[in-house]
Amino acid sequence: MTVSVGVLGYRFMGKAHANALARLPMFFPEAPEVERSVLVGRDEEALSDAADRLGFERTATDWRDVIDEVDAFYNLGPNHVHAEPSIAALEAGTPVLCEKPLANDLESAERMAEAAAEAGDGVPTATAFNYRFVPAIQYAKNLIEAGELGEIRHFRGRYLQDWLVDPEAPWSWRNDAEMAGSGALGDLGAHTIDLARFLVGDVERVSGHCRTFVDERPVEGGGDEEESAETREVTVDDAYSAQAELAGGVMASFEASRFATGHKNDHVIEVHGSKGSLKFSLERLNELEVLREGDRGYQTILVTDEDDPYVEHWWPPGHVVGWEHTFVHENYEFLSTVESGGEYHPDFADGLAVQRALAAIQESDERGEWVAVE
Ligand code: SOE
Repeated sequence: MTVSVGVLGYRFMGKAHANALARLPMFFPEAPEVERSVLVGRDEEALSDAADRLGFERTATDWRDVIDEVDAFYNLGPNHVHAEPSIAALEAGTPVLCEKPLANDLESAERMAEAAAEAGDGVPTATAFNYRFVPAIQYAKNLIEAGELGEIRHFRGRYLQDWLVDPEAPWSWRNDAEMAGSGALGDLGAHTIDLARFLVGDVERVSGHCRTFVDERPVEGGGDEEESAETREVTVDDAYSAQAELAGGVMASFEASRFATGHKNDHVIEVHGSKGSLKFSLERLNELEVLREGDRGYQTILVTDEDDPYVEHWWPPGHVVGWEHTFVHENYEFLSTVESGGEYHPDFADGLAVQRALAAIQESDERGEWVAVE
């Protein structure tokens, strides 16, 4: 079967997924054949440039014309555009991969998960939590499942960036509550919470704290004179932190910021169990630090051996992989499910579970008390 893919969005994530689709036949010959069929966007000129660059056969300016013509629909638009096209695609029986967080609010995420459930098992969905597909993260999951760390007691995750430290950094949809839903919380925290669920277990209750440091930003192209420059309000958090309890009484702490000076894409996960511990850092994604029972210090494992997850598809041991490979692995798993059936995770139900935790952290911040994640 040749799987034709329609992609909404052609900027950062459009490029990451188009690159993944192009790599599949070279490195994953057992993957279904894929056609980069149609790229969807509103600005015709920019869209046609992007389609040429990213290898799409044609373009469309309305997603409605595409959703039932393709075998898989990728929704890579801003968060407020996730619900309507994804639900319509599912109603047309088309599998959907949607970027994270699943939606800009809980109610939309619920509708999306409901549409996925109604579409049934033959119509897989994906929430694009690509960090599940880092070989070292899969290695960590295997260690935990094999009981190598014993009973898990702690999960700690922080995701630090610094692209908003400058108060003059321009306003974008990511600063708007209507469009994004939340700031560092949904954009970065969603990844951490997904990894907590993947590696350890569901989030059961949270105590959250959200903070906006700069509440107005200049609009790009909004005036030359400093005094008359147009600005827009920032209505999302710049940073959040939360304490949480995971299934089985695991203690967790989560944190993310766009104001962590000097940190570019610094996502760190730590897990402690009764017998051992592990640490992972995205900026050193080929490595996993593991402390096993009886060890006095962590051992750094280079997760590039042939029998490590996904590695046989790439290079010999020590020939490291990068951030973009996580998208190749994710696309491989999702499109294989589209072709052959079966279960894919993280699906829309996983995306909804993360969205519930995000909403509970916001609610807890507003109420000043612990909130249960329903
Ligand atoms: C934002 O800064 C961002 O690009 C996120 O949107 C991605 O999900 C994350 O992987 C990297 O940072």
